[in-house]
Amino acid sequence: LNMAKPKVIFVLGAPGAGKGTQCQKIVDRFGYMHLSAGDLLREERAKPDSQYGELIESYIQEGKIVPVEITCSLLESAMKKSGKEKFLIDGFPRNQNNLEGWNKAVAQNVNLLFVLFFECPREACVERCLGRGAAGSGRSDDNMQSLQKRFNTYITETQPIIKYYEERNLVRTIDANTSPDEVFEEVKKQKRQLFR
Ligand code: UP5
Ligand code: MG
Repeated sequence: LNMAKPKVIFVLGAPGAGKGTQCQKIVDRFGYMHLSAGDLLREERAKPDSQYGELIESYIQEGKIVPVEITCSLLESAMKKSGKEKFLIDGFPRNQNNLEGWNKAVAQNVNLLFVLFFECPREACVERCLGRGAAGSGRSDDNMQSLQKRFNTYITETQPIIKYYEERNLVRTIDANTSPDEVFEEVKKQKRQLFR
């Protein structure tokens, strides 16, 4: 019965740790479908008829976590629409509200394999995000002011979620403070059997 459920890997780590970059590599190599909660929120924000556009934009600029009902329904509909059965859920769950909403609405319908945690020092992460902003990412949160807020939220709200999964032996930690290719080598080493 468990076999019929879609497989999910959560991908967590500080802002700029390289979650999106590594997810793309995992997709290319192992055929997972990548669902970035942040990307889905930015897409929703961009829809002219979205009732949540302004709310999402203010949360993102403030580095705050959007209420789980919005994020979870975007994730669920993307999963359904894709028809796929292996998902990387990138940047979620990020706080207690996310965790409770997911556990209530979705957890029983999927098979959570593990949490891939990209560990990277703050200075490196900030440099990467500022670099991306300077290169024209267009992200309204790639600036020093938003980054400070994103990091505060990461430390106070997301790290306890990582701890929650650590206590359940579900966290696989990767050193993300090397080049993208080196990080990916570590990803492959750690979880070879699960990426088949
Ligand atoms: N880069 C990547 N890897 C590198 C490496 N090894 N060496 C050198 N450079 C590297 O990478 C960031 C930048 O670094 C890129 O320029 C890349 O080339 C380079 P990326 O792969 O994009 O890192 P990632 O960890 O994905 O960084 P991101 O900025 O996406 O992280 P966040 O977690 O902050 O952003 P996200 O999009 O997930 O969330 C944004 C906001 O949305 C949140 O702050 C929040 O307000 C909201 N949100 C919610 O409310 N709820 C959610 O569930 C999710 C998001
Ligand atoms: Mg990302």
